[in-house]
Amino acid sequence: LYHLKTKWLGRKIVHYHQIDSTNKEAKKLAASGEKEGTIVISEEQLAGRGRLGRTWISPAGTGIWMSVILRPSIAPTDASKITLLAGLAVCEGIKEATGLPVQIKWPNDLVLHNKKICGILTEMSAEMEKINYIILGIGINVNTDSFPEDLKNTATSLKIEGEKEYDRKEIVKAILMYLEQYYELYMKNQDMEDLLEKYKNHCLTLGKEVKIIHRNEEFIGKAVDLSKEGELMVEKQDGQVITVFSGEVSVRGL
Ligand code: BT5
Repeated sequence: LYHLKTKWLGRKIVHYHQIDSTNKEAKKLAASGEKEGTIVISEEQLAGRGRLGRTWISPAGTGIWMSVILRPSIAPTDASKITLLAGLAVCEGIKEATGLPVQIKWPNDLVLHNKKICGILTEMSAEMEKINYIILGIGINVNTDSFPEDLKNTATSLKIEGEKEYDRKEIVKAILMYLEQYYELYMKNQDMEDLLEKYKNHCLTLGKEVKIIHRNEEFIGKAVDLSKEGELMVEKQDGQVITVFSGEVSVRGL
């Protein structure tokens, strides 16, 4: 169906016409022993989820709503790196398939002309310092024509920006190629050095003024670099550089 060129990723794809959330379904499968690389895709999600209990709108036939089951042998504390490398793989995959200038907003939103086209939701199950599974949920607005009023200024689709329809299968195929390759590279090296260099090339956040909300305190600083763990390094106005972990803060371009 997809004519995939991957070795193991997406070799089994479970398709739905309609489902509550592909992440929820992938979690169920993973919990009952489904192997690494299996993917759940749905044409529509009735209860698509974002982070922190937020909603991800997932209208029928317009986007890529998919979840990947991974079982990396890394420490649970390194799981955020899987999210980073996924953001990179999805960014490069979309760029290759469409030619559009997609960028990564740290840690893992993809934007096109400064509006969000893709979000990633990583959910993990771990026990005794070992990861049982990671569900990598990827939502991409592909052929969406319009968004609800409250999202109009912040959300967009490949079709709106590229002014044409795109083949979702071609995009999935390109993403899976990059994702398999980068995942294997990280597993082999057990470090992110090479991948972070690539990531930085696509990252819109670096060099920008950012607003950080950290433990109810708000401050403005400049995103100067990524640490070798992938955290954002922010130079505060007093010159002090602090390291921001994903999930701990929210970062907004000013
Ligand atoms: C995310 O959350 O960006 C992660 C989204 C992950 C969705 C995928 S789809 C397949 C898999 N199955 C699921 O159930 N989920 C995953 P977050 O950063 O919290 O962003 C959510 C916020 O983005 C919402 O509160 C809205 O403001 C906005 N939003 C909702 N739907 C959107 C859309 N389709 N496009 C752009 N922005 C959207």
